[in-house]
Amino acid sequence: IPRLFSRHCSDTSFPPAWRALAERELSRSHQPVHALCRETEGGLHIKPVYTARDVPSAVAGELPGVFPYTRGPHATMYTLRPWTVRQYAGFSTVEESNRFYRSALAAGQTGLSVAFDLATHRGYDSDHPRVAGDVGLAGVAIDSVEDMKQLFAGIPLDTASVSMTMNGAVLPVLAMFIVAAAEQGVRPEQLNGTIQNDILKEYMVRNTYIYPPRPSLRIVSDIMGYGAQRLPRFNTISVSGYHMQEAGADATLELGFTLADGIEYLRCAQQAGLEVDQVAPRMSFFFGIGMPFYIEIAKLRAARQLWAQLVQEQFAPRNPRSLLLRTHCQTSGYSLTEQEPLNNVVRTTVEAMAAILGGTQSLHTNALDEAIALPSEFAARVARNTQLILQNETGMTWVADPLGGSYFIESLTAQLAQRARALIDEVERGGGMAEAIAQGWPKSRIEQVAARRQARIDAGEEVIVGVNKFVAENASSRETAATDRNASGSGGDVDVRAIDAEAVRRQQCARLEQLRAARDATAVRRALEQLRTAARTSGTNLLAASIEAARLRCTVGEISDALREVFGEHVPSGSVARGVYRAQLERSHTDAIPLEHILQRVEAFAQREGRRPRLLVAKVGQDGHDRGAKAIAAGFADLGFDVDVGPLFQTPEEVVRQAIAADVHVVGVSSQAAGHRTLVPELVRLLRQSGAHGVHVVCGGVIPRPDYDALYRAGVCLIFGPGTRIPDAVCKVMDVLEARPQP
Ligand code: DCA
Repeated sequence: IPRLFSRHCSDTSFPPAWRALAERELSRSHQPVHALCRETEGGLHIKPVYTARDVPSAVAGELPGVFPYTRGPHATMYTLRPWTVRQYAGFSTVEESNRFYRSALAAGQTGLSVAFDLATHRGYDSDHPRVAGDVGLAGVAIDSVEDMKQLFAGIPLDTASVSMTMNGAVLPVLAMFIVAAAEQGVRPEQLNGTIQNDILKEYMVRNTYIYPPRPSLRIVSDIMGYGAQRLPRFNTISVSGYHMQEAGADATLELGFTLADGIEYLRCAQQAGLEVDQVAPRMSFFFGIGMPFYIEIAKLRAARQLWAQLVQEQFAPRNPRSLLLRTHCQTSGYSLTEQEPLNNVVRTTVEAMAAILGGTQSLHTNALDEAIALPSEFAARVARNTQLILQNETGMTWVADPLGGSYFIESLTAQLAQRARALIDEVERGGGMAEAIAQGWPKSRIEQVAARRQARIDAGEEVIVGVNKFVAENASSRETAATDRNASGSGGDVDVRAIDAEAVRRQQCARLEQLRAARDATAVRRALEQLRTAARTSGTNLLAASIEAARLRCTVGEISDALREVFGEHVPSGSVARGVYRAQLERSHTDAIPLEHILQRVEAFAQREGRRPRLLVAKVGQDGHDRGAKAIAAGFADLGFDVDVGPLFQTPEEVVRQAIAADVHVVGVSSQAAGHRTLVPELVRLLRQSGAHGVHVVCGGVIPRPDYDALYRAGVCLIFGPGTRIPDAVCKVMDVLEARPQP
């Protein structure tokens, strides 16, 4: 990933004896020693050799379990207790997910991590018309405490450690978890686990918010407040950088923005009257681990060091536990490829090793088929076994912080800490992370890095094996057209998990009907009214009020709607990083992309038609993953298209209205969460019904090969799988546009 660079290596950077030897070795290729120095995309400088002189002097005395905890939050680390094997999973119905959890625990998994479907994330019941294409797909559908009880049937909640990724509908979901446990006979005080409850990064990158920032931050501090009183073993927040990395952030941005988010939450808790020692010991973190092996190890070490220093400086806690950064890690979904999916096992293993050498407390390893579809049973097993092998066969648990004292790792840790600290200082000078997010600059900085990286990958400067280099001979073209539908990519060789979304939705709707018929309607109305009153006034804890509503069988949608009535909904502003993609392509001077030719082609179209080709990039359903959509928008705009970016969470009707109003030539639907199966055919049908016969529909994202035929039959004209180069996609779209009858 790093590229060659020389400016930051001076003559004094190397010991003279080594330098002399290196110069001799380099003499044949006539290169200076500086040519071996690198600067990463994120601005980290890396030399070809390190010595004791590169290591900050303070490092010598550092110990695991001792301030500033660079070497680990515990003295003994994995020698006493290995990291938790915690696979993020959930799909379809609660019965299916429950069966999956129990078999995973029996097969060696040590913690649970629940993936909820997008309808639940956004606070809609399964029978809401807006979520017709989302129920049970990217996670499990939960509508009420009855579902939650079934999800954990046979899993004792006083011992199982359960993490729940929930941010938007965090109140009803956590409330239902607490009530389900109570009905199992488990008191809140006995619960151990984690709720993500990190809303700030939702506004920045992940997009499963519901309410505007101010009331959302109140929800966060109400949960921390309730936790301080009643949930002593439960981590009430998991401050997450993972999604920033997935959206394109480099290590410095991920580290800096995540810790700045953490500081903002501590400040919120303080403003709500909580002491730092009441909340900080139960804050946890979550980082993404990608392919730059050493950088990811150093990132975790730097994170612990910086967090301890920042909390010490800003909050002066009395309890040393408040200074500990404890983290979960997940290997990078973005690093996985549709092409040659077995390569993904190797990628995930390397990433898992970086997380372990960095000292993570808990780990998820991705399944090999995740760039293609939801993980199959087989792929989930391989992913879990990857960790079990590392934990049981390699000796990686024998020593606390085995890389402590490595000249290079220590120097890199210091460099990352310094750069992230500068970023955090910048955030703090501007008034903190909530203010920075309101201004939008962290998001746009991440988007710019993502657009630059996309250009480097498209130009072949950053190598991805099997995608832009060493491509398998039998691999089909990455993008296929309706006329070329028999081409089967190597991704097609993997069995994928298919979910009958219609059946899941029918089951959930029937359950909701039953629930509503059986419950005390007056008590439900009263509980929802009390929730609204609590939302209007400060001082009443919203989680406590939600627990009462959940106990009385109010649903996720009803609790969320009650709060929507008071708080309103967050309306995001769309942005596209224009200019960055093309500038990076031009800098790459690559022959692999006929940039001039493409620009001329688009220009010729504009001359002929009297206007540029116009593309609406649309997201349908509750899928908020928008890195792909943003990359396409930035790339197409830079290659000459007029690009409109539709809002997130659209229904097919809303997309069609926007497409017609903007008179676009093409609607490009980006799908990462399987909603395409129902929503895209509906979109094409509505377009045709509205008489917009000339508007072409193309799709991209995580679309399993078996879905291609149905989409083509429905009228989609092009499908772009993961790894498609944007210039190739532009050319394919131009082929379609140029084949139309001339005006
Ligand atoms: N020496 C002493 N105590 C240890 C040691 C050790 N070497 N290793 C672990 N422990 C203790 C911990 O202190 C903890 O006890 P405590 O809760 O009383 O402090 C217990 O063993 C469990 O270990 P921990 O490292 O906290 O691991 P987890 O329970 O798996 O928690 C954490 C990890 C990151 C804190 C949590 O927030 C989490 O699981 N997050 C997951 C988030 C997630 O799944 N997100 C999905 C995307």
